[in-house]
Amino acid sequence: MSALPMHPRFVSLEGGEGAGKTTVLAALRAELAASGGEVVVTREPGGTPLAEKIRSLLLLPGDETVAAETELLLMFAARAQHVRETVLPALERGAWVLCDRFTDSSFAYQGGGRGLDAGFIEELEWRVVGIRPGLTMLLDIDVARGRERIRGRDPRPDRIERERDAFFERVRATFLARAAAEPGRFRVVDASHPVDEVVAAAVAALRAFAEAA
Ligand code: Z5A
Repeated sequence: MSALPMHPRFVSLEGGEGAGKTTVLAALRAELAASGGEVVVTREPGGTPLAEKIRSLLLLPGDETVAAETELLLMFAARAQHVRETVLPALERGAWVLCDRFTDSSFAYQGGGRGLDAGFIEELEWRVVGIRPGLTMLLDIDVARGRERIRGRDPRPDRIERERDAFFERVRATFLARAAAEPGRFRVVDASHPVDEVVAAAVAALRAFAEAA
């Protein structure tokens, strides 16, 4: 399959648990806003009222086992809505779109983590999404260290956070493999450093990207 179009004002942030996405996102938003244009900050799964409802379905722990295929298709159902209702309209009016997770998370979690076929996910990406970010920032951290950071934050972890370390090791390996395969789109930031250093590295990478765009 040939490459999907990448939009130069579309930036996604990816990483495993406790990598510090929330912290970095605020700094990236401030950096983009400093140039004076509109910045739309959004997230996946979610980013529209319907997609946020799908997010709740996906993350709330329940008695029924959720099949990996169900999880994947719900992620893409939310994404289909999000792309059409939020991402594309914002890009069309010239805004920057800063997205907390995007399709790379489906490759990492449902592909790497759950073992679903990457070709199937790619097919969905083509048929349902049709766009990739121009820049994807991957905050990379050792699984144990990332999980240690969020331990105790939430007494009731969500359905995916309940997975074992081996699942998150596969997620991390998939993210890193995707970054190695697409060095033009990805910037990998070592998220094990103190927060101000991680933020500075992420902002520098974004600035370099925006200046070159
Ligand atoms: N998912 C999926 O499976 N498939 C898909 O296609 C998509 C998503 C799109 C929800 O995502 C879940 O959906 C996620 C993947 C799945 N499941 N998991 N696990 P989410 O992004 O909403 O959830 P999350 O990844 O669990 O985000 P998070 O827990 O909020 O992590 P974070 O944003 O990376 O971390 P943070 O809140 O910024 O920081 C965590 C703590 O560490 C906090 O106390 C910070 O103060 C601290 N921290 C942050 N940086 C540092 C540094 N550098 N040093 C020390 N301490 C730090």
